[in-house]
Amino acid sequence: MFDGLKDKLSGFTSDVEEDVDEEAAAEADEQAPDGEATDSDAEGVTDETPGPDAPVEADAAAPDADTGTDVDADESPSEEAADAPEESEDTSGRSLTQKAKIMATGKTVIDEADLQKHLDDLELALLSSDVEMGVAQEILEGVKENLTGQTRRRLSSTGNLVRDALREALYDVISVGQFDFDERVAAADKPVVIVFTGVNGVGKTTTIAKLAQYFEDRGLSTVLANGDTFRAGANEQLQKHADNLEKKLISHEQGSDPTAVIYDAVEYAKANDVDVVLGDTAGRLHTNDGLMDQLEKIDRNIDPDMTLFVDEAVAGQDAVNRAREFNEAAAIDGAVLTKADADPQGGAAISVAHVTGKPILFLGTGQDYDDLEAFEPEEIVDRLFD
Ligand SMILES: Nc1nc2c(ncn2[C@@H]2O[C@H](COP(=O)(O)OP(=O)(O)O)[C@@H](O)[C@H]2O)c(=O)[nH]1
Ligand SMILES: [Mg+2]
Repeated sequence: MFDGLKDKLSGFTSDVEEDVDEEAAAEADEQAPDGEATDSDAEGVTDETPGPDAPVEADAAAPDADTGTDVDADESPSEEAADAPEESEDTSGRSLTQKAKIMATGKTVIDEADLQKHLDDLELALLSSDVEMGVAQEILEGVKENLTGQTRRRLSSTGNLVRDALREALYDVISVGQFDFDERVAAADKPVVIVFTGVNGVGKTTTIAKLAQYFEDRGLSTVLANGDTFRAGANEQLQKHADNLEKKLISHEQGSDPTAVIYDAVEYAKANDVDVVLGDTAGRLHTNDGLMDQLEKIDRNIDPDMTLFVDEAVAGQDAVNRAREFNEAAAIDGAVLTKADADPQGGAAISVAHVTGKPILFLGTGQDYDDLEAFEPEEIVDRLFD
């Protein structure tokens, strides 16, 4: 999943990390021009006072050492100096300890002009992966701030400074508006009513069937309501899922009022102690005035607990634009991205939450009932870097 984007992100990380290493090396040489001599001197030092060059390292590594109150004070600096290079040398020949020290001084890790060159590349990579333009900007700002600004974090223990900067920036845009779906359902008065909207063919009906299974697995009963009274064959399609899953379906004839269907399903749920009503609706564009009026009527009369926008991850920019438009027209509470199994670029998964302010709650990952994954921002970010 998201393989193209994954490669591009890893390209950015390694390109910048090379530059960071060079910068770090230059900084280190500036700070301690006798660096080489320092190391060899230090190796020879055991019991005697450190040579004139050594304190540069020793002081930074163990600032408490020169208080002189500790008996070990004379020994510890020399040990540090002698051990460091063997312990954790990276490809640039700088030990992590040395890099940590350079970074802890608050000096620039990477020159802003150099970074800008890489950020331009990253911007292209994000845009070509269907990341929305404003979201790409936000990610670039985040990376820049994490690497050069006042808030720049100290070198992480893993040494993956650039990677962490990018991870954090991605996490910030992906995790917008996240809430715990299960908790919200558990806390709501029963029956919980969830209505699904989106354009045709993106997987609304399939997602409803998957969620019936999802709730069943969590001990919650469901009733399905076919509010897609527009398309011929919609009742039959949902009835088939209901039969497979042994769920009750409430439906009216084609052309009738979807609000009435969902209302009947809510009444059925109340009478039969059913926990969740899953209301399907016809595929529509946000510009289909008549159909959008139907949604508004459902909203007014039923006041669903959640309205979830469904779209396909493979639709990329189109899905992002539709999410924005639906949210403006019909205030969604969250989104489901389907067909994540069909090798999407990843742009929609990264952009939808930031663009709408509403979280992606689930990913559809196939055509079977259990091909539904809770959307965990941290996991998605992990996947982009694994
Ligand atoms: N590969 C894949 N196909 C899906 C997924 N979700 C739905 N589909 C397929 O997409 C097609 C349209 O789904 P449907 O639920 O009828 O879309 P609707 O018009 O929005 O209700 C069907 O063939 C589904 O099997 C998914 O997560 N992965
Ligand atoms: Mg449908």
